[in-house]
Amino acid sequence: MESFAEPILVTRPYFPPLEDFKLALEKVWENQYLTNNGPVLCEFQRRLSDYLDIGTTNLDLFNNGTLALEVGLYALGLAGYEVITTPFTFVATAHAIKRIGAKPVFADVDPENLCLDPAACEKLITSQTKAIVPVHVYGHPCDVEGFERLSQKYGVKIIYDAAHAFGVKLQGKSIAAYGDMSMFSFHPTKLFHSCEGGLLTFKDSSVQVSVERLRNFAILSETKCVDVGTNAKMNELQATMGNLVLNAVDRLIAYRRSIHETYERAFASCKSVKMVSVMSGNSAIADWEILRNDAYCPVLFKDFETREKVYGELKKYNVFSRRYFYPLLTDFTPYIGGNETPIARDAAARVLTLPTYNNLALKDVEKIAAIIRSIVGE
Ligand code: T4K
Repeated sequence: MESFAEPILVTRPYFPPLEDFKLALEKVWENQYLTNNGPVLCEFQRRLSDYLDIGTTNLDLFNNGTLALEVGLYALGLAGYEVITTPFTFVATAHAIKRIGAKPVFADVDPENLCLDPAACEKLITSQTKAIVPVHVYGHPCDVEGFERLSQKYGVKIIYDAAHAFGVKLQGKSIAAYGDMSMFSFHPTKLFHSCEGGLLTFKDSSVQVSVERLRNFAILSETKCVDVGTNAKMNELQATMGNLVLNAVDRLIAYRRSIHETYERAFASCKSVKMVSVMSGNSAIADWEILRNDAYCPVLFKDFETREKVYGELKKYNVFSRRYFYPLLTDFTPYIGGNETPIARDAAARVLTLPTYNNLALKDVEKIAAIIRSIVGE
């Protein structure tokens, strides 16, 4: 098979029409406001509240997802406590926990959709555990009922890292409606983006006061600063991009569905390539209605050697897949010595995320799948 003339990356950001962006910028120039709660940010926040169907006092925008999570965890008073999370995620999840002075404790994942397993978490709850940070990894929904049960039984807060899950719905409700808090990343590698950006949503609207304060240095006035805040504000140019991408997001999600289905068809008869399930049959929400976002296309190979071979060989065809998420966080310097998590370790050794983005042609998806089939010999 011929290699691709142009590199095929694991993802490419969606760019709205340049004319639309230029037109939207005129508004910013008119307003003479670039950051600090400008009018475009306020409009973006209102539109997100409509899109996600949550109150305007139950969400806040940030300059990136990592700081959104960090500020959210700090605002909930988790510093000094244990916070259970998954090792099968991007480093930002654990960094946010550690940077506020809490201790990340790693629990294993569900073998089907690779999200944190509530039963594994329950075994690790101690008197020092104040919260759990499950990740809707790849946009796959965690067992939100299982975590709700832990929250009721042990009084722990549930903060979802929903970095990948924008647009996902469960039982007709945005995934932001579950848990005490959720963080969405608007990084350009995400299906929905604002150049860089992050969104925090929370059940209790009284959290908004502290979150808004913390993202603006915790200053209350020219002469008053009440906590160790930070600078985590989204600016007007980010919000401008976000507004334009929001216009297109449903279409972007629908197209990713067709990419996913194309891979599914191509691998249907291939025993050594398994697409990771979006919903786990082991979870308490296994029969819930889901609107998926197909943010990523993760597949599992039969062993580490095959995954490494495919990952390397694809590059020769100009295809740059990624091993999200390998290695496990517990193999990174700041987290070495964390609990062993055999299911997550096995997945990290065998997983590969395949290219998916809005201008990836379906015939190219078919070709990528055919190359993979030729490498694994099926
Ligand atoms: N929690 C989770 C579970 C996350 O996955 C993330 C971020 C966070 C929290 C934190 O959210 P943020 O603070 O980022 O909002 C990327 C992203 O930088 C990171 O945002 C993301 N997760 C992570 C999974 O992936 P890299 O190092 O793999 O990105 P990079 O630069 O290699 O880009 C990936 C591909 O996309 C490349 O082939 C190039 C292409 N690309 C990238 C950018 C930025 C483009 O074509 N254009 C672009 O503008 O980390």
